[in-house]
Amino acid sequence: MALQAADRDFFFEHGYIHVGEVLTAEWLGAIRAKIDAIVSKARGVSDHDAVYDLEASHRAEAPRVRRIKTPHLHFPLFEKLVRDPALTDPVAVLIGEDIRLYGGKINIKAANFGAPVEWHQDWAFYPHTNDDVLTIGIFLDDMDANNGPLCVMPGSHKGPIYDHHAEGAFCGALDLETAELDFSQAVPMEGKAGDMVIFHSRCIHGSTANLSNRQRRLLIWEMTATDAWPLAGLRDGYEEFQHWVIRGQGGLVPRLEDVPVRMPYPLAVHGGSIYENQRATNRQYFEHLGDAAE
Ligand SMILES: O=C(O)CCC(=O)C(=O)O
Repeated sequence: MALQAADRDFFFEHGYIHVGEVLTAEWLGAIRAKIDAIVSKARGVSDHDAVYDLEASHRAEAPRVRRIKTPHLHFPLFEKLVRDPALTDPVAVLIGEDIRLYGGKINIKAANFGAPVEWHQDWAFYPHTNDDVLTIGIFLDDMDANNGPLCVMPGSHKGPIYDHHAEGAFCGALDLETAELDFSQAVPMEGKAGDMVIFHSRCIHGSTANLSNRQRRLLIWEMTATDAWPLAGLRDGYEEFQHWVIRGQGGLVPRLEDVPVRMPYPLAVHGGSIYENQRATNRQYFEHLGDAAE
């Protein structure tokens, strides 16, 4: 569904936009089948690795996968998907024709316990030379108020970058004590499987545990304008950086904008994923249900 000028205005005013019916039934079926296959292989896996991030209550004989990491690096289906114009057309309306993939993941909130994600700004994890940096969430299940929807704080992309540190190290969760935010203003991103939400990387967001008896899977892509360069450097080198230009052209001239930046250093005490990073915060907003195995 093509984004119109009014949608673009809405996005820049509120920091997010809902785009309906982005995935075809064929895509949705193929992605779900692939996820089922990946998750079934977590049986026998005893610790987090390059593919799996696991719930605290995961056991090799009773798998509980919390996230599939960087699916585009491990499974060709996801690289094909992320280059599909059905996904990048709306993004191009917001940040232009030259688009790079910065990262990706699939968050799986299992029925009755799937883990919450504490309030944070993605920009705090990977500040760039300009803030044409977006997060795209593709609904792989219907998402509603009951199954741990992603919630965003409207307009927060225009505000400061908050402190995401605890005990002197990055922890990936906004410091609730100093932030003074009214989270009753947060808007749940509700919609149907196959829909997509785009939000600005500076937009504050988070989500509750999944209290329902329905799983909630969200495929997340981090996309930037190709002239936005990560301030912490190129994680995987220049060739890889260029490989992930998924639309248009890359270049060697970063665009520098006057954007608020706070670097994510010293590195998080618990590395590997946002769930692990956030273990270091002693100020949790959401109830964490999944820590006990059944
Ligand atoms: O899956 C969610 O609800 C939150 C996703 C998110 O913010 C993240 O993984 O960084």
